[in-house]
Amino acid sequence: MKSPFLILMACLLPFAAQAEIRVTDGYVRAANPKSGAAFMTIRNTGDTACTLSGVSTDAAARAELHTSREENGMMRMVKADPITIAPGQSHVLARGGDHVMLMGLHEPLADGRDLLLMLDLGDCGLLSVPLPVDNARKPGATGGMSGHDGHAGHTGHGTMSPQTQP
Ligand SMILES: [Cu+2]
Repeated sequence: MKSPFLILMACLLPFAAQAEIRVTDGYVRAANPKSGAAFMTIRNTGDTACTLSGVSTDAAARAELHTSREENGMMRMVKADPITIAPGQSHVLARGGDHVMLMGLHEPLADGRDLLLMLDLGDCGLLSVPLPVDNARKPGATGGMSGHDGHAGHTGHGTMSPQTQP
């Protein structure tokens, strides 16, 4: 016979490692009425590595992790591999780089709306993040959201031409 204590421990075990993910400076932007992209800074403040392995949303038929890379002088978007974020590290999803691609939007992304995105962080669990739609935002600009920690310089890639960005 199992004691209630053992059952309790078994239930708590998956959460024993402290997984803490903070998402800041996120926003969504339309590419056209049917597709768009989401950008954000994901910070791992826990003590175990977390791997962003998938994304989902009710707002679109499909959401995929994408990355932009240059091939033969052309910027192309390809599906990204899962992104592992070590403890204490951040990963930036930004224009011209890694991003969440939204395909088959059920309705066009209107400014001011919030879109709910579910991040699948593997062993670190699922994280639901509301992201504001901001179609006017320029690459590298800092949003009006609080909690930004001054890493705006990271987005200064410089080599991207605006029309090839997601
Ligand atoms: Cu994309």
